[in-house]
Amino acid sequence: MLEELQGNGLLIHHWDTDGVCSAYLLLKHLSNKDIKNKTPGLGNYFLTENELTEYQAFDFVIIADMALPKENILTLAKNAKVMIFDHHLGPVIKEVFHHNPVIKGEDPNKYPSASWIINDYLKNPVNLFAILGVLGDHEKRIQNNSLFSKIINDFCKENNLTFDDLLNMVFLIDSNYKIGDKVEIENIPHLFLKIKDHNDILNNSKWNKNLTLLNDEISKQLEKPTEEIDGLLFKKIHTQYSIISTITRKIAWESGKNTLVINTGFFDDMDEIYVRSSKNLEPMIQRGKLLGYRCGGKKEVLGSIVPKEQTDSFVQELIDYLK
Ligand SMILES: [Mn+2]
Repeated sequence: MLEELQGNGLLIHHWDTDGVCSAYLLLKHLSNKDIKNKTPGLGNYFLTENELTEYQAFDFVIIADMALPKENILTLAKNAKVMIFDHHLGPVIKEVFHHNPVIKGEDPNKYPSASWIINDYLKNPVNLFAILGVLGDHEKRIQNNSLFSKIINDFCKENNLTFDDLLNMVFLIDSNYKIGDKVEIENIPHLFLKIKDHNDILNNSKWNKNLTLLNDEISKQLEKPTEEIDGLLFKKIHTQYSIISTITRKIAWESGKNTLVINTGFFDDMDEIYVRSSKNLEPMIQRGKLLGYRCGGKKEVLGSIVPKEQTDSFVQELIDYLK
């Protein structure tokens, strides 16, 4: 299928480690084709009117590690051949090639990242980038996945790496979206095509500087008080950086409790709401979408962007659901 693609191509990918590793794997495999890569506006899990107009000039569009709205996909599919490689929840889009084993009923534990799904589809051997995508989406939690903890341990042994080395690479790569550097994110897959080995990731001076700045900001936000409501941990932050998922993870994983974080500082007219829970969040993701919010996630994660005047009511619904 991929090999048959012709003309000018566009690759749209998520801005995180899984997204840029997925993009790299596809670009490397398709290096004989003319493909431009783009990530959506950071924080947008959809394409704007301007992006849609610009992107209709391509003959084929590949989407990696993103569940873009069906309307966006169908608009792109009017003029282009569209192929999606993903592992997020959402409807199967039958009008295009949609490779997402997770929504077709496969065990998500066997398909923990888009990078893994793509690497598997391309019949590549296990490699650093397939693994970094998995680590990016799951971090230390992947060690509870018996299949993948073995795959990762074996890879580490063969390559003289530690789990923490891999995790550091993830933090360095993800520093770019957290800081808001879209240009750098779109350059990463090309940089990966050029690097000698993992040391070029670990020693990237720009990304290391990003990390210092972000760690200072995360510490500052974590110091703010956390409330507990019916066993749910609740925190309000105000930051321009995209660190709500990191902060939610830190609080949830360190406490073992369901956690809800609100960031009032990323958008002017919207708040970010992020939840991690041991209770299946899929019904609340559907609920958020029904209310017209940008809302997405997985079983254990919900991320949404809500008009400021509706934050309190949606948060109350989440609290009631998680009780
Ligand atoms: Mn992913």
